Amino acid sequence: VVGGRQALIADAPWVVALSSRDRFGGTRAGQFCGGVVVAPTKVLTAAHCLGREALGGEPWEVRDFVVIAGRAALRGQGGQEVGISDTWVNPDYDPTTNSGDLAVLTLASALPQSYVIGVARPGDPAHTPGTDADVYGWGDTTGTGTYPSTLRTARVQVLSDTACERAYPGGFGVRYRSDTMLCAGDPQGGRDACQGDSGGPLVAKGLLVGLVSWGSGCGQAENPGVYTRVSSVLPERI
Ligand code: 4AZ
Repeated sequence: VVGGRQALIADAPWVVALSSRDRFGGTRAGQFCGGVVVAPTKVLTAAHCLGREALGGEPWEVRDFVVIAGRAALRGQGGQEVGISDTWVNPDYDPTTNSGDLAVLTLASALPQSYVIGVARPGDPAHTPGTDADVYGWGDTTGTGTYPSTLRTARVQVLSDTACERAYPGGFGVRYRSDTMLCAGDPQGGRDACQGDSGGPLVAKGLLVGLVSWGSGCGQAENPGVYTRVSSVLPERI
């Protein structure tokens, strides 16, 4: 998260880190993506977090991964470290367009119900352009590869589909698709999701509206962050 501030886990108990301790220990404690708790044993993340490229092109298995919940400090005490018993990748996810970038992790043991966040339904006013939204993660804080050891958050605004289509018209870059994506940013620039935040939540009016998915750079006013539109991509029952 660029342009943000430190977050307290008590204010955002639904944010989790996806970690692969064997692959990279060190200060990031293996953290490579974010996630969000939508039921005691269900975590949403980005489908691209489970792609081969997510871990430097090396093959991996879910048993290599751990979900770190209930704490802001990656290498701190407290909270839970939970294994993953199953993964579901949205069959409509298209890695070439980033459309439908959502996966569901089933946890090997249940997290407290108090960690669960509600998901915005299609048409919920939380999607209205101009609504304040908060993005959370342990991703890059500068756009130049500086990773924090504790959770950060930044306040952005949900943007209109026409603004996002203008920012990402396709052609040279990737195209914004209003059916499966939502975009949010800082009209002044500076506040945004960044590398390593993928899969983490965008929350508006207390509800989950997006998962960090992609964008051009980090924190540039003309290039907003693009999120998976959870209300239209998540199946009714998971
Ligand atoms: C990434 O590389 C990434 N500014 C995620 C989000 C954004 C840019 C890049 C949005 O995972």
